[in-house]
Amino acid sequence: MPYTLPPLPYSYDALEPYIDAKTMEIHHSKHHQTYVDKLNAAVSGTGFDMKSVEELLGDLNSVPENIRTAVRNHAGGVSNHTLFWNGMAPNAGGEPNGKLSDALNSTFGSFQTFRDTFTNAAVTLFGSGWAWFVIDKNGSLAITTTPNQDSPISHGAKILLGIDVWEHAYYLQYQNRRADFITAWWNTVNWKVISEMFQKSL
Ligand code: MN3
Repeated sequence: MPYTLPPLPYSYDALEPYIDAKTMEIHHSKHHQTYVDKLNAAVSGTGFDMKSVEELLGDLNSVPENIRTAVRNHAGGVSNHTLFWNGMAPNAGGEPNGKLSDALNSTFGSFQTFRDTFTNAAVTLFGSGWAWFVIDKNGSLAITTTPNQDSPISHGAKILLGIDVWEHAYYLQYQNRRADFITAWWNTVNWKVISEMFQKSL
């Protein structure tokens, strides 16, 4: 099978107390694995299994119509979760520095305004989906959301950071309190890696 589940870059309990080990284990080993399995099932034998997940998402119209929805959902699920894990780390949080800090100040006015705007987008997103911090197709820093497992890559964006606000991402620990989960999640944001991604994009 062409697509495989990438290992978490830290242990299941590494993000405690902000995200509990049981949630991380189920989310990675069950939910993320299922997107991998269903993507493999959808594309195997079609010739499209030669493409990377990002290539599939970046040109969904080239994917045959009979598997396009499955690819959109499951390639999205694979890519989104990999980005989510990589955007977090133990002993992280705080604020970015360097060029990303300058760019955030210039686009949003301050880090606090950026953070409040992102938080509001994530809290108020109706139903299941994701909030994103991206470089949009015009090259501007932007905050956006997508429903379900849709990826900003399909809209020509480069993703810097994303948060999963499906209930499975937080329900065990936070029940219906999505806002508390998001507040806690900020303590895990891996600004070091995100700043490096931003630097490379310049
Ligand atoms: Mn999820």
